[in-house]
Amino acid sequence: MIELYAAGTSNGMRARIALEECGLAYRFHAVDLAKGENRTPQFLAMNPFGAIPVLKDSDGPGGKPVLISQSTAILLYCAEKSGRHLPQDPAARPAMLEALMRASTDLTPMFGAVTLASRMKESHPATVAEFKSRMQGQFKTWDGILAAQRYAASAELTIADLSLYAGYWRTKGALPELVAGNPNLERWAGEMAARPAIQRALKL
Ligand SMILES: N[C@@H](CCC(=O)N[C@@H](CS)C(=O)NCC(=O)O)C(=O)O
Repeated sequence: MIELYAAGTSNGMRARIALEECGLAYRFHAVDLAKGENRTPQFLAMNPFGAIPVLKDSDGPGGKPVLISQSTAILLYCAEKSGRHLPQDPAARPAMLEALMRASTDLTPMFGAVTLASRMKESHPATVAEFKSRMQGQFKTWDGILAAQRYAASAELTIADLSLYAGYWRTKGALPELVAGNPNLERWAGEMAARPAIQRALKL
């Protein structure tokens, strides 16, 4: 059985989207970050960094248990376990990995920087404005990419799309002005949002 410990953030949703899209059965444990549930001894025993998401699989490779954190590592784990959403052609892998990392490691940390700087006691308007403008630039570039191809890495839907959608969904919910004005991104997002697995994942 798979257990997922997560919250409704982009990192948490990236893991949940992964499980739903890969058709893997799991039990969801909501972690309340505001209450510090990610800092309890039990949670830190699963991830000493005190961050969600964390996935526990009692039936990992070779029947051995797996404990894994990092949303993109979880995404790859689910894709490999299920055999879904990874390009079959090895020649398509570099583009998929590039798009995956760009979606996971560029957008989401910037969203984190914006929310953190906005919540700090001292105000940091220039920092917030800089990260917002960088995020806007990222979405604009994705819009150009999605004008030329249907999905994030190619004509095929891959885990790069699942990662990008988690970041897009979270940004659109909190800072819609950063994703606005990008018709190709909107076309792609509409297609992603219509997927039943994505709809299940986002229903908390
Ligand atoms: N790179 C990690 C980031 C994980 C992360 O920062 N999780 C946040 C929520 S989105 C968290 O648990 N923060 C709690 C804290 O830092 O106290 C991933 O992709 O999973």
